[in-house]
Amino acid sequence: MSALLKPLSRRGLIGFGATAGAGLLLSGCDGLASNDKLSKIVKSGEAATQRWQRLIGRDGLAKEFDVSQLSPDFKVNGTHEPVEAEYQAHKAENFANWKLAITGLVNNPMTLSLDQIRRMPARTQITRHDCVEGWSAIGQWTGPQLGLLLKAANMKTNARYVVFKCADNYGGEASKGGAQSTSLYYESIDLVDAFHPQTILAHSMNGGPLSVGHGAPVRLRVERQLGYKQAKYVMGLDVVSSLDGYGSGKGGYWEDRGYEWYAGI
Ligand SMILES: Nc1nc2c(c(=O)[nH]1)N[C@H]1C(S)=C(S)[C@@H](COP(=O)(O)O)O[C@H]1N2
Ligand SMILES: [Mo]
Repeated sequence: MSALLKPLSRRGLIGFGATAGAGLLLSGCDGLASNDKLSKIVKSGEAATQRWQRLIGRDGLAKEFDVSQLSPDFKVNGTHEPVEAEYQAHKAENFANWKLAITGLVNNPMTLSLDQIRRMPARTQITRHDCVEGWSAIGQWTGPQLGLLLKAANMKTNARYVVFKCADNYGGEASKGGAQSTSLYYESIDLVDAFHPQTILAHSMNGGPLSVGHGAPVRLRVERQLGYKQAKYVMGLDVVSSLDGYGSGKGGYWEDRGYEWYAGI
């Protein structure tokens, strides 16, 4: 424990990331999640980190609910199960060899197994999911805060967005904007949302492992945004300075088909 915390307080997050790597972060030290420790980290003087801290303070929290308010039937929407061979192979092994890749504008690119993600300090939240199609459902989500992963990956100062690369080659529907071409589902958020305390990579829903329908092995929960931002089947995070490199450059599968990129609620 002290071996972990010393480099954090002495050199701040950059030193931690560069020297210790993800292994220590994932060793199950719950202390790292406490606000005390995190605020020490973000006060460490590193310019980008200070900017993130200001961003965290800017956004209010989405309303959280009580277990008694959980929806008995949370609809599965969009892709119900990716048909892609890569996903099917991981599913057949119960995601034992699946790894989340964190790439792009980071000093510590890394891959994390599902087990490592499950062992990270986690947040549990009961929130309402609002789909543009006109339905809502209340669910409980558990997983590490995205900010924790991004801090471990140690973003470069020109980072502006996090892109979520999904496993499913979603065909789309004509009812949502005309003829749809098939392409991989993806989404993106800016750093305000990425470091929002309720933005998590959920590995569990309603107290059990995330089902395939709801996005196994991990899905994004970005609670101040509409349903289509809640990327399921996340295979990788790409930290970028521009959204030009993905799809038609609008920042998401549905955004490329006319939806707003900023779907704040
Ligand atoms: N990878 C992926 N993520 C996705 C979708 C999808 O089809 N593929 N659909 C989106 C939409 S429109 C909604 S409303 C929610 C549905 O999540 P649910 O199936 O858990 O209800 O996931 C979002 N994330
Ligand atoms: Mo949706």
